[in-house]
Amino acid sequence: MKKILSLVLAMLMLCSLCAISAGAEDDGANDLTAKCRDAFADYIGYEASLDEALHCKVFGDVSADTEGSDVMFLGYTRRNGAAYMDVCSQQRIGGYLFLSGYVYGPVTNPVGLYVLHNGDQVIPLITAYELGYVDIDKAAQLGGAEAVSGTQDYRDEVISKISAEKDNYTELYAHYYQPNSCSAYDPDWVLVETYVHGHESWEVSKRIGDYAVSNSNLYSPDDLGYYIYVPAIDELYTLSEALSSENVIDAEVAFVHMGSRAVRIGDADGNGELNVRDATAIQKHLVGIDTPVTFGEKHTKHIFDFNQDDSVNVKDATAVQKFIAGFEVI
Ligand SMILES: [Ca+2]
Ligand SMILES: [Ca+2]
Repeated sequence: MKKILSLVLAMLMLCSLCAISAGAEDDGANDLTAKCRDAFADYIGYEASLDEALHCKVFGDVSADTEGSDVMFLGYTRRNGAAYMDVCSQQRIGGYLFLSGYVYGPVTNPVGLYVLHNGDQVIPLITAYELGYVDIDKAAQLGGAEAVSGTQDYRDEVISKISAEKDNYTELYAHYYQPNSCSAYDPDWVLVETYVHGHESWEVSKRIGDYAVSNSNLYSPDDLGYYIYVPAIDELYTLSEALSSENVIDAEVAFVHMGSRAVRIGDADGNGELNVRDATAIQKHLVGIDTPVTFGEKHTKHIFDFNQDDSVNVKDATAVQKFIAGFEVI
């Protein structure tokens, strides 16, 4: 009897320990959600209102190395009482297709996925991946993304229109005008990358439209190996051509899908939005303090030289402030 009693007592103690540790885990998850919410609110400049609510769903740590902390989360704001927008939004990151159906927020991020880097910095998932912070296999598993690596639906058509030497081909993003047609693979246009690998590694960066576009270790006489293909009319455009072609609907969207490889000129902290923080980021950069999102040397110059006078200095910070205030600066 004594034995049974002590067994029951031991089990009870064990259970209470379980409860404590489960409680601690819950608290940990709640803390993390609260931390993400605070960091995300700060990142988008969110002010609480009755009309609009901020949402933050934590998926878990997706850091590429054991030292770092990169917690993936879905962040967005939404009008209270409004119906979810029936929008098919997708993003290809590292060979996976991430999907989301109801992202709404002031910062441009097609699927609303971010990481909380080292506990306090919010970075879009695609940018964090480009910077090497993220184990994309882990992120895809947690985010329910499908593997799409090796998708080459239009390879032959594209390759036939450019130099046959361009042997490296990837489809980076497919754009659908009809918001709910994601399941049928019939895109309006496809962003592709095709180039020849060089033996040496070097960085190339070019201003295209309002963006600084970069790539490395490749040979391409056009827009750094990026093209937009329109299947319906079997036409291929460079990024510059696509921006001014009426056959490419919403061509600017392509830049949003290129992560840190296409950054709005002046978006010095690389968060996808141009605001007063970028002026601060330029000032900090001038005294040697950089944000966690940093770029190659040429790319940095193209992004930071906002007034385009071929030099990065305090005038660029001022130019960003003036631009935000509505003044013409270039
Ligand atoms: Ca910014
Ligand atoms: Ca300048």
